[in-house]
Amino acid sequence: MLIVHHLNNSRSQRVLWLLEELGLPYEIKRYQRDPETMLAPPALRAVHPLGKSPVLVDDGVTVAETGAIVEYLVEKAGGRLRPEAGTPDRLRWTYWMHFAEGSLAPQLLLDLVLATMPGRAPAPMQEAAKAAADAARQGYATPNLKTMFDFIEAELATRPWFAGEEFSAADVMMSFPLETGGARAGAFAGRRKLEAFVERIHARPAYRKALVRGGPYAYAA
Ligand SMILES: N[C@@H](CCC(=O)N[C@@H](CS)C(=O)NCC(=O)O)C(=O)O
Repeated sequence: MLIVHHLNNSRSQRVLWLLEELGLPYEIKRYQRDPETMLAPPALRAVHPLGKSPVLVDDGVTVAETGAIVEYLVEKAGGRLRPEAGTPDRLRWTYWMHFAEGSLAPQLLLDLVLATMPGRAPAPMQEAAKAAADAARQGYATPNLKTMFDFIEAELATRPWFAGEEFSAADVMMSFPLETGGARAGAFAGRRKLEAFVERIHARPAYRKALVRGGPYAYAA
């Protein structure tokens, strides 16, 4: 049996969704974030040394890192939701599979840290901390995010899904950074294709089923 080590309100929701799309049976082991720090509980370190979610365990095999889990599951399902090797769709699939966690998610995390960091500074330093964080946001995270969101908008103007004409696992990978980007980094402002993509994935029956199994997920409508 596949076991997903699932943290509430997190990118592991994507793994549940993919499992529903592939029709693979699975169990969920749940973990709750610390409400103050938002960090995962120490119990996750017993599953994988990094203590992050998601982690997949399949019959004694432990797989961490969302992209690796997604590739593992696609392979297990006989290559479904992955375009044929050697095609332009496959090259785009590989690109977006990596872009999601390699390029877009780190900028969103940086932006989130800069936005929330000043509030954690001692009271007399909060104003200075905010000025420094705002400067870093405006000089780095915000322009990087704008360039990436504009790029995505232009790409989605040429085809309905990230790899091509067909829905694929690359769309699952791109869901989380676009949901969080829409919720807290202005990704939807003036970017109708990007917003429509998120609306389209939210309407998929497998997505909705995974939400019921996963529990509350703040980034979905
Ligand atoms: N690139 C990794 C990121 C893993 C990650 O940072 N997961 C977050 C969930 S959104 C987490 O576990 N956060 C809690 C913590 O850092 O303690 C992946 O995609 O699996």
